[in-house]
Amino acid sequence: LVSPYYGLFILLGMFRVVCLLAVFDAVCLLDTGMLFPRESSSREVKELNGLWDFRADQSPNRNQGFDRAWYKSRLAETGPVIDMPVPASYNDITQDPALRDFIGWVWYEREVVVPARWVADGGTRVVLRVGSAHYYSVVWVNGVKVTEHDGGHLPFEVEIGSLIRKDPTVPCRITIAVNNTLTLETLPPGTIQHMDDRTKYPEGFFVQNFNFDFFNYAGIHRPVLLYTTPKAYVDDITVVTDFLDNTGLVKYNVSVQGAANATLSVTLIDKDGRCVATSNGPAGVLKVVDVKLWWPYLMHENPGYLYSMEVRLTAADGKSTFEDVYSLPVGIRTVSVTSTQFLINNKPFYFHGVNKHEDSDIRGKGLDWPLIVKDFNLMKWLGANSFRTSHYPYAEEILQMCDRHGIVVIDECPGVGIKDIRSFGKASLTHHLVVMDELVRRDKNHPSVVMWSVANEPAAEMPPAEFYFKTLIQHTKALDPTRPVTYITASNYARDKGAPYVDVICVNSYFSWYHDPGHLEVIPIQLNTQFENWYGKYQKPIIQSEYGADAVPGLHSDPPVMFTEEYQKVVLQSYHNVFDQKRKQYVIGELIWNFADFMTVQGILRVVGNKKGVFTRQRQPKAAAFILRERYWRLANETGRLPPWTKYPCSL
Ligand code: GCB
Repeated sequence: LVSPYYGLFILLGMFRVVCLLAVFDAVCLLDTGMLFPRESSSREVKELNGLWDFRADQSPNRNQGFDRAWYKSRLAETGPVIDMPVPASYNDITQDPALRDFIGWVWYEREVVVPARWVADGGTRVVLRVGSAHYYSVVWVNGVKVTEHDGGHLPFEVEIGSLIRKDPTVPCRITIAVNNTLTLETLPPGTIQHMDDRTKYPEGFFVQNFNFDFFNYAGIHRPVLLYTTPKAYVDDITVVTDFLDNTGLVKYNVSVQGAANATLSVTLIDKDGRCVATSNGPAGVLKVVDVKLWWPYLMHENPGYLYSMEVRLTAADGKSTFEDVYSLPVGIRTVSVTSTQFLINNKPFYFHGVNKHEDSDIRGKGLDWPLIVKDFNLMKWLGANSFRTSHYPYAEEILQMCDRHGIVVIDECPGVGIKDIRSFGKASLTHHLVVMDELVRRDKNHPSVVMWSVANEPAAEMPPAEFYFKTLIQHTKALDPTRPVTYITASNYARDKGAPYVDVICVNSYFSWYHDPGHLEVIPIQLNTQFENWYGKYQKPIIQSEYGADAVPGLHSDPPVMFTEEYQKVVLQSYHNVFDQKRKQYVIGELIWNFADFMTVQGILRVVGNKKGVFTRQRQPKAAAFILRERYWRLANETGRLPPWTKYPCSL
């Protein structure tokens, strides 16, 4: 039955989209899209993964590469090079501690054979794209600088067609210089400290300081590729989804580049290949009868349902006609927040999930498919329905997996370790706003992404934090009015300056670990007080966004002592008892710190990295993993709608 208000609803829906896009235009500082590179009948992709030539600039000021213009000729001609895999962090690839701990510029280079047709056809754009490089990158093609990018964890790209067409006989030489130095104004921030006391430190000694607890892996972390589009092309797509009864609504907006007048047709195709809705023009609403909604894993028997939205552009420039085709996966779902609940498709959703890191042996933060698939299998084994991308945006490939498997994501920007008052200044805020623009631009169409996190544990009690977070959160909401925005706090509830602006309170706490170490008996009281204080002051739903304890696998003790598997187990169980009382009220989720052990800087608090994983770094379960598994499947069975064969323990 179609509601009598249907027409009005559609009008309101269109109004919402128009508003959304108007606001988007007004606030976003970026003027082009960043669609994931996909092959189609009009687009080709050529991956440049594999071995690149590599050299770290070990000169005292790390500037020799620029002084001597290493980009002008083959890197092997200006000094020694080694093989470096891409994507991967470079830190753990060799036996050299100087490379593991290197700070400064490193140089990557590779020659590429570009298909002759790409070069010959002036109507083809050839785009060079870097999935992410940490932290600051400069890119040259055949010695000509083509782009630079500030920030790791997010993609950047540049059109290089005209350059490679200049002399089709020379091979296309791509040089990428990457600098991992963190300053007060980068995200995450850091400082360089020079030690000049020659009685203590060697000549030229300096260190990189920062306030975060993971190894500052660096290099080209995600795929580098070339892809083509026609000269007139689909530059960006924004979808916002909704539903009314059993009709799904996909409001879309397409932006075009390279043609003043283009014709656009849009088709929505279901999983069986059937066309379920069509539209024309750069903006519109697709109506899907008998919609199959996108549901989280363990909330529905058919989670992660995706349609495919095919956008077809035709344009002509007098001489030629261009056709571009781009297919975007679309999940139809809604997200909203009340003072006590998080709703997906108007049903209460409880986050029982994990915090992760992009981190593994040898690869560091390099994208690795076997690791990604293993981690998804482990999350599903645990019964986890969600994770937070602590403490930076993860690869788009991971978000695509989340979309398909129904794993819900809190998408975090790299605003981790903002502790120095100088990092609340104008330059830092301006950069942080741009990073949010880039993050929302990249991830806005992922149904799995249900909330933005603008920072982790900033010094939120410092006076400038109020203006900083108010601006940042309002900016993010203006970019994307459809998702709640938060940041992760560990500060005192009464002095936290940003909390009034967030939609959901996310709190990290480590009772009986960093506070009252060894005293498990404090957990029930302190956790209860924590929740009551935050809810009492703000009346917003709360996620326990981190909790946990280090456990060195194989260390045992009963009664439990810190660092044993037993201690980790009891910490978890003590937290869970309180969660079970509070989730009846306003606690809407629990995310363990951490899914797996991960590498950190060396220090007296870390034994070869952070050991708070419920899995080891090699992804083997500790005792705590089984505790979590029992719990998550029990929670899923209480709150979700599962087919009988997936019910724990029957699936074992
Ligand atoms: C935290 C941080 C996280 C650390 C964790 C710990 O509060 O957000 O990055 O790794 O505590 O284990 O200390």
